[in-house]
Amino acid sequence: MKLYYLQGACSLAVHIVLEWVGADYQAHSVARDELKSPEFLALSPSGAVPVLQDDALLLTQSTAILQYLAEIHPEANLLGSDAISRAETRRWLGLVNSDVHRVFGLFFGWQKYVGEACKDELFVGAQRQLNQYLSILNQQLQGKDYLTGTRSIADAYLWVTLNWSFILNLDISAYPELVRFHQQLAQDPGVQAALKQEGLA
Ligand SMILES: N[C@@H](CCC(=O)N[C@@H](CS)C(=O)NCC(=O)O)C(=O)O
Repeated sequence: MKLYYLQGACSLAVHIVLEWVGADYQAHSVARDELKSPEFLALSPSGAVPVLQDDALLLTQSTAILQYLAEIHPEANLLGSDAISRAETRRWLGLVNSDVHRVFGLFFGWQKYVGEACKDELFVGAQRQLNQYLSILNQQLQGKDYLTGTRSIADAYLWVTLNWSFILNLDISAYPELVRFHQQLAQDPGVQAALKQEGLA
């Protein structure tokens, strides 16, 4: 298996899950200026990571890749063992991918949406929207170490997005469960191994 990743990006969630399932994989670092090259676009038509290659399968989209890894490694129990627990995992995965990640994308890639004159206004709106999602996640983590109660693919993705708040200097101290979650999972051997391979630890 081969993972194409950009250091510290959402592909880090896949990297962590590859560690959690004990996959035999290679991690290939893609430089930001390679993302829109013809070679990389042939792998990922939107020029984005993650990309996972598994024999003839060439897969993009974090949620598809994360669920694929969980499904081919049921023994790792990272998706859920019945329809209800899988639905719960997918609910949190959806919130992190479609909502939280998208809002962080406004902070990282504001130039794609507005000019310099509207940047601050965009950030105010993005922060307000992010707070709403963080509050939901903070509540969900009360009394739990993981979003669904047991470690899942959604936790890896949430951890990576919380990491971005530190990179962007966004204060999450109003969400103590998220701070605790981030600190605890930072000690996880799979998280540490993925960070080390990406040159982040
Ligand atoms: N919907 C995609 C989004 C992937 C995505 O936004 N990847 C970012 C890194 S977190 C990226 O490669 N951005 C480069 C770009 O779009 O130019 C997924 O869930 O995998």
